[in-house]
Amino acid sequence: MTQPRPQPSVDFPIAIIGAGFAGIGAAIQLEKAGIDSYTIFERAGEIGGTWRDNTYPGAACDVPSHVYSFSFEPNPSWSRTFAESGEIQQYLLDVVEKWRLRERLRLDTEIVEARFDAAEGAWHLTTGDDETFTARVVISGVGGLVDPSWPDIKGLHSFTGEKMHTARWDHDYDLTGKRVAVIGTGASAVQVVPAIAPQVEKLTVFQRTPAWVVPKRDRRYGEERKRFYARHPLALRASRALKYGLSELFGPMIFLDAPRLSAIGEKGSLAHLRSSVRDPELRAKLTPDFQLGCKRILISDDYWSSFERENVELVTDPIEEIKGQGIQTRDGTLHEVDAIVFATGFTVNIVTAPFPVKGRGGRTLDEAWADGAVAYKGMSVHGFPNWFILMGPNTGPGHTSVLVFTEAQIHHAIEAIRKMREEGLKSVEVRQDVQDRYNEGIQRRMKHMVWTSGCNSWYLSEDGTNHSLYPGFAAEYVLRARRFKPSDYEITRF
Ligand code: N01
Repeated sequence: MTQPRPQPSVDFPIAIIGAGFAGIGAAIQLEKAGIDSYTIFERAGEIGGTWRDNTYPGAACDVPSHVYSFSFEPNPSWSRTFAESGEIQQYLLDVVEKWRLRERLRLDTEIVEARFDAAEGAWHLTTGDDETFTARVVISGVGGLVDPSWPDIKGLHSFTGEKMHTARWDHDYDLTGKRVAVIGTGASAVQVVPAIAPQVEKLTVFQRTPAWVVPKRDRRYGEERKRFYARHPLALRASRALKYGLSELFGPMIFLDAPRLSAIGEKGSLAHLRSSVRDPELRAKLTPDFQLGCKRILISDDYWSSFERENVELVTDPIEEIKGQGIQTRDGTLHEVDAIVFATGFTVNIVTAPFPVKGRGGRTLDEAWADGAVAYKGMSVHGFPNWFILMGPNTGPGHTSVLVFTEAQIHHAIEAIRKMREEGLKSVEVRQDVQDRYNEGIQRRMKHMVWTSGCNSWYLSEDGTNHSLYPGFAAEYVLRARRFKPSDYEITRF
């Protein structure tokens, strides 16, 4: 008996996983394309991703807000050059209301497994409550830096005081007048340290690796300026273009392994250090010994100068263990504290599947990525048809707004969806040879990038390969990635 041939679903269900910047941007663009057969699945109780979770004092964007917002949803009302976390979250809440995305949103719904059915040309998604959904296309916007990384320090759980991670701030705990330790000196630490230093009795910052810091030059935008941008959208666009253009112009200094170029930035950073810290011994402790750009460059006007305060101490002796009352360093000193703030970053999700993703033939994404995460243009993986990743492998920038990349990926996915709908295609799957060629090119270029010049960072996998960042200009990535080229894909019809 012949089996009935599966028919394309009439309404072409699409699943967006994650309601952070990426997922929300995808939803808006689907709306704009007149496609409303999508559902956004979000494991948390509210939208916002990074900006819902990172509410620690001082949390803010380190890319100018005019660029760190959707080009298709410009905001004339940013209160300052680098908006704070709450304002960015409000921007996302506002665009969700404007586009009535709540109607398509399933909050508190964690996808725990995805399985591709080749006969149907569809993905079956299972939630934590054991519900199942079928989607012809999945757009995965789960984010790369989401789950807090707690360091593997002896005695971590024996501490009797307050422990909190920057990415899960406990607003019920009042730091006023407390002795507080901060572990870590990355992008989160440089924001939280100056924000809490005036509030606490004593702040002890545990530094393993000093970082390059450049001035932020953050400014408030006056009401007049905001009104001007609201009345003149072209001026707002020009401001965005200028800020984006400048970030690209300085890009090579940040991403190329070109010591002479790096030296220009290093000179500027050292001048900032000299003007922030008077004590030469302290300055020496804060001076990085790796090439600028190798780890993320931090931007702050007041991080280094915080160490000039009487109540702030920098500890560079390695942490030996955490005890009931505090942190003991290798020299035997016990630094007694009431609270420890872990500014220790995230477990990097770019390089592993966020949950079991079973592609064609039941092969999992983690199996496909056993030798490192690779995807065509960071979006499509051979063996995983109809699955598009936003902010996937090798699509992070070290020098400009990640949203420039994300918007190109959304455009690519929507072009694919349009083609599938219009032509009734069953599946589109990137060709293995196309994916391989692309990634060989990425890793060839990687040899000329500063990220492997001799430092440790979350950019690198355990074997030292960079599967996180894009080795080049954002504009170039956009030109390569924006269009969906059917010839790059194996196409299956019903
Ligand atoms: O995390 P990190 P982050 N003992 O991994 C230290 C984005 N972001 O949250 O350098 C002692 O950079 C570790 O030391 P070392 C941005 O992309 C954006 O700060 O490994 N120390 C390091 O100093 C950024 O790159 C914004 O030697 C330990 C720190 O903890 C990314 O998120 C704001 C340790 C971790 O630094 C991550 O930044 C914030 C240990 N056992 C973050 N383990 C924006 O403004 C770790 N450390 C948009």
